[in-house]
Amino acid sequence: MNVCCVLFVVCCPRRAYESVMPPVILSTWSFGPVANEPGMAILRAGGSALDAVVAGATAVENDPTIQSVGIGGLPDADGHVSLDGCVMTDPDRCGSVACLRRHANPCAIARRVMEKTIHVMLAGEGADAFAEREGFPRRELLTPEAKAEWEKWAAGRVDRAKYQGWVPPQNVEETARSGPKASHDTVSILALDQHNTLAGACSTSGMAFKVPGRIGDSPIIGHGLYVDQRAGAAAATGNGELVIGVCGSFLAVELMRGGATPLDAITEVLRRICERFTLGPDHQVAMIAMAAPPAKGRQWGGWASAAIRSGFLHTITDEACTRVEDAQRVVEGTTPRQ
Ligand code: SD4
Repeated sequence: MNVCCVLFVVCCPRRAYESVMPPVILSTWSFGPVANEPGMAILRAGGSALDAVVAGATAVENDPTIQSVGIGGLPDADGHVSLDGCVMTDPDRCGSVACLRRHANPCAIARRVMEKTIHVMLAGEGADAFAEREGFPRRELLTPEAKAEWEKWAAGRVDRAKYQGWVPPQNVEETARSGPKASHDTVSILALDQHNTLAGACSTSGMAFKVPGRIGDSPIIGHGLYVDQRAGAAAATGNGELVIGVCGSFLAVELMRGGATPLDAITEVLRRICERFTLGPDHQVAMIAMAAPPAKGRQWGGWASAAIRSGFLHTITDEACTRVEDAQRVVEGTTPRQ
């Protein structure tokens, strides 16, 4: 190596030399800044994408004003809150918990499942017991505000007949709600760190007033979240039953593996849902995705967000700033795939 090359290697930022991307973090909904800001602080300091997404999910889970994730989540039909979540960085590195009732941080606990057990998914009482053994504190998940909402629902002051006894998730039109934290949905977070590694986390209290024991897409690897460093990452929010029916996040990542852009991949998944389900007016699914990390000879393919219906917002934080924006594409009303 001649003197010029040595100087270039020593003086040039690692990014320019190795084509490392500036970090980026993308979350669902307008409560995304609650997740993205602690996540980006970790990424800017050179921390891992996994640390960033878990910190982001934990911040949302601990915010009692967010009525769809963690403490403050709306309860099941029996008045008890149950929480689901998962984390993933690759097919052989994922963890998940479902139906936690005594612990507030499913993503951090899911990470512990991934790191400390030979399993991927723990559910119900076993998941709470594992969290306790791992030193996670017991928390009261039901806030007075969420309890009041449940009491209204339980007293039948909503049109339950219309929904065959169950009120659907209140997730369609966030824009109609009264403030940035009055949104109702899962937080899904994807990040790319300075080491060119992707990670994802997904956390929810699930469908409001759901049948106790019901598990949605969010904690199921391949449905609410899927990450493969060789192909990309995708995550979902909305009616979990619709996402499960098409293996939504796995399908999106496989489409990226086959060459689709992140936006085309999630659009195709959402179109598949529209084709294969009879959708009611309250049905909504939205997805976010990131392309596989850049590699030698391959530039980064970026990120995307899309929804079946309008009203979905994502939050993106990159080198420039944090922005809460409308989905890049709304599938409803577009020409069906031939
Ligand atoms: C679920 N996808 O449990 C989650 C939660 C959600 O609107 O996004 N609800 O189905």
